[in-house]
Amino acid sequence: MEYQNLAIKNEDNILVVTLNRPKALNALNKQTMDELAHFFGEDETPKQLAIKGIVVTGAGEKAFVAGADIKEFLGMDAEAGSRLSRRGNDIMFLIERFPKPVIAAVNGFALGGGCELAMACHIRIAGEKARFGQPEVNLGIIPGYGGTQRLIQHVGKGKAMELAMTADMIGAEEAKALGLANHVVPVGEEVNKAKEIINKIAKKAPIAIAKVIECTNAYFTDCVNGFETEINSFGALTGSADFVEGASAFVEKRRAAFKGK
Ligand code: DAK
Repeated sequence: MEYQNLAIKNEDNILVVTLNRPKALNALNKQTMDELAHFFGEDETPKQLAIKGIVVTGAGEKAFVAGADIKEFLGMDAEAGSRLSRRGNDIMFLIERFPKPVIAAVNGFALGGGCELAMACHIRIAGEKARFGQPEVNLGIIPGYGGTQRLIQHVGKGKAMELAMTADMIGAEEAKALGLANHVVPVGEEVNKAKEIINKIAKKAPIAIAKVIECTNAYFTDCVNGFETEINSFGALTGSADFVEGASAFVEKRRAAFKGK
């Protein structure tokens, strides 16, 4: 697939995915959602062993993503609305379950679908001017890409209710205090900080990282027992070549050379 709205750069084996519609504050239109679905689902490049992780960011200085594209919603009926919401949810799950670290570098407005996209990523870096919010009630709707559920996971029920009902925007420091942003960095440093974290993770065993993501997500997945997921994952890792390598390297006082096997 040829991407029109995603600009993808390989920077030292970290894929930096830039949502690239700055004139519309990078709003998520259908084309962009299709491209995200392809990138995190069918595209083989991000899955290559050499790729250390993915940074998602927005083009321009103003916005990460200012929401789903409001102009595309006009004239939509209930059936089309639920179909789109289901598709959006599926795409957010693709991101959340991606087996390598996915970090949102939030460089400005992360509103509505933009906040939902950031929340589906594994980690969020906020620039000092980042603004988070779920303003859907201003439009007569609610978050439709998993926002009502993930906001609770990040900030707790009371604050999630308040944010989604008031449509208030919060700044980077408040987002960090609430647990929505992992770090706050100076403007322009968002992607660098994300890359620094991915480079740190890249020194660890890749299958173990994938299992951390799977087990953490299991906690939030209905009908999946997280403890069982952990037990099974632990067993699988104990039998892996990388565990033999990691443990041997410790005993031999050398750095482990993991192979993702
Ligand atoms: N969609 C489309 N265009 C957008 C946009 C958006 N979400 N946000 C901004 N733009 C466009 C503006 O229309 C404007 O375009 P032109 O008029 O120049 O053509 C351009 O970006 C620059 O925006 P502003 O001129 O408004 O810039 P300001 O600095 O004055 O204001 C702002 C920045 C971020 C405060 C403001 O643009 C704003 O309030 N934007 C809308 C924020 C928002 O309400 N976002 C949407 C949340 S709702 C669903 C699935 C999911 C969802 C809903 C339904 N179903 C499946 C049915 C989720 C919905 C949302 O995300």
